[in-house]
Amino acid sequence: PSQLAFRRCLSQKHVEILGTKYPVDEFTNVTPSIISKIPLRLHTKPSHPLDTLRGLIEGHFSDFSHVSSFSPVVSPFKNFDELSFPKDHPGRAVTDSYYVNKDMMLRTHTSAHEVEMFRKGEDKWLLTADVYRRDEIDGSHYPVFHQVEGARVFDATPSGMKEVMEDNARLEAQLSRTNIVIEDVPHISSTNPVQPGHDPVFSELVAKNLKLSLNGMIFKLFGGGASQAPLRVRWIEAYFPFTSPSFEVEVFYQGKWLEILGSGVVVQATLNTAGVQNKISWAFGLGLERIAMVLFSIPDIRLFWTEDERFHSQFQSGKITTFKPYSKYPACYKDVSFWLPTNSTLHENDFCDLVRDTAGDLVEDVKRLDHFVHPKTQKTSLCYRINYRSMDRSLSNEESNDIHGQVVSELKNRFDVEIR
Ligand code: FA5
Ligand code: MG
Repeated sequence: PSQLAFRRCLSQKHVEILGTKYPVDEFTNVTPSIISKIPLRLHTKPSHPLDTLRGLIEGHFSDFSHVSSFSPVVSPFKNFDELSFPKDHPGRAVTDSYYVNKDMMLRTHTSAHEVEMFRKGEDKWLLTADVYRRDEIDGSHYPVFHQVEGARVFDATPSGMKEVMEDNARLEAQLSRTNIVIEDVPHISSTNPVQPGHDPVFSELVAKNLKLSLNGMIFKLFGGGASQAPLRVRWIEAYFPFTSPSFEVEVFYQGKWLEILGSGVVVQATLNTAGVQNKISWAFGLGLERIAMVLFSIPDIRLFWTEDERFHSQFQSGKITTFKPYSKYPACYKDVSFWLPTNSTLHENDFCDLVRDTAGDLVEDVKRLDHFVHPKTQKTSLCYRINYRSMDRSLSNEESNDIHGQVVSELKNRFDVEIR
């Protein structure tokens, strides 16, 4: 059915998203499988783990306003330009982002709404939304995921800074009673500079407020179990076009450093665009799936999308419970090798989208096994291994052969490859 839908949407002049029709053009790369996910809004589905986690975060930032109702269809201007992304930023490419057409795209991050949130004039806000990125396929990557964006705005005046200092002291006192080990980086350094026009003292205080606020949230979320080893959190320098200084946070969990969020002191141009004057702000954007997988022990990111009662019956609204996997069904590996037509620009994300669009959530992961260019003909050969595995049932060999056959024929149809 998804193949039919794809052909229909190619031959149609419009794609329909949330009741609005958009004309298609040579930029259009949203697939039916992606479009079908847009109305689901898992972050507001009662007793879904992502909804519970959103609620816990909103509960922690209890005096922040929160919204989760913005449409995912935004202009590239809003997603990128308004946030000071350079014209040649790789995220803009059709290989990395989903375009509805040349004028509209699916937001790649919740930061796309920063300007309109700041424009409302609120000093403390949270925004939760589904975001879309073209990406690889495996247990921790899905082309749709969810982010919470948060920001706090202060008066950029001595009295505003006094307020920050008082708040910092309050937040520090709360944290000093907790079982958490934080590796910090300087608030400002030569590689993570204060932005032009900012008083370094103000910028430091605001960066410190950001860190203390998020450390408090992290402890609230991860520090639940008593008498455990201390929770390790590490702040690292980062780069975003719309914050300076910028930071990422990683949490040490089950033997690995897990990146959970990006953040920083908001670039003044963003506030200026929003008509906010004489203020200074911090902002963060965190990934709900990454945190939920850890908190609820959810082993595969596809599970958030399942309709299986054996998944949903294990979660109750507002509660963190440990997921007990129902039996893991056997994996079924199938390879496909092919020659690309000369001058073809098949990107790995094009291949992954084709597989998702044809086989849906029956694909667990896709790996490239081989890539070479024939020395004489200069033709490129690729080989991919697709792992078919349902989360809900055992796939028969017949069924996986059948799906794989469809993937292969779509590959021939859409990209004109020569199967080896
Ligand atoms: C951003 O999206 C920035 N907009 C965050 C930000 C907001 C920075 C405000 C400064 C100020 P990044 O691409 O690193 O940054 O994504 C943020 C978080 O989203 C990541 O830390 C991760 O938790 C989550 N995330 C990113 N990509 C994926 C993915 N493919 N699957 C699941 N979660 C993801
Ligand atoms: Mg990141």
